[in-house]
Amino acid sequence: MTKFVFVLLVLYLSKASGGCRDGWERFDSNCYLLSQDRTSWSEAASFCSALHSHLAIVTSDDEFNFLKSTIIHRNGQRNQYWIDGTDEEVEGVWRWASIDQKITYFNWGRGQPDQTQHANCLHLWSGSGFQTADGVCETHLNFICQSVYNDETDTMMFG
Ligand SMILES: [Ca+2]
Repeated sequence: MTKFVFVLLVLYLSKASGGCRDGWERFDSNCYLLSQDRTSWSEAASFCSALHSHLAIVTSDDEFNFLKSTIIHRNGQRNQYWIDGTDEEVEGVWRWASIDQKITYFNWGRGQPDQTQHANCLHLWSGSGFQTADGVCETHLNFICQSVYNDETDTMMFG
């Protein structure tokens, strides 16, 4: 009986935290994790993948504003954050790597992108209020993982 109550409590707490794993923030139908560590863009992508997620795919002003306020709330005005976009294959043609789709929503910081063929990975840049900038993929930056909000999966796997 005690065990049953405990399971119910865990289920309740999982619900209460929005169905995202500990440390992840919910927005809409997704969960987001701000990294504590800095890595290259490809290492960041692998890290997210290992957590059954991908680098953040930002597709609206609302989503952008959520990430910006979460960054500032959690970590202040510091740091840059890799997200999923890259123009590694064709210079100037930006794609979301994890879903292999051309990017249609952009939120470039002023003067961005400014590094052309040397900078093929997208990050949220503190210098422009966390609007996007192109960055050199090998640079070690923080990053944001994104996963689908899934009540049952989260509760069962991580509750
Ligand atoms: Ca480029």
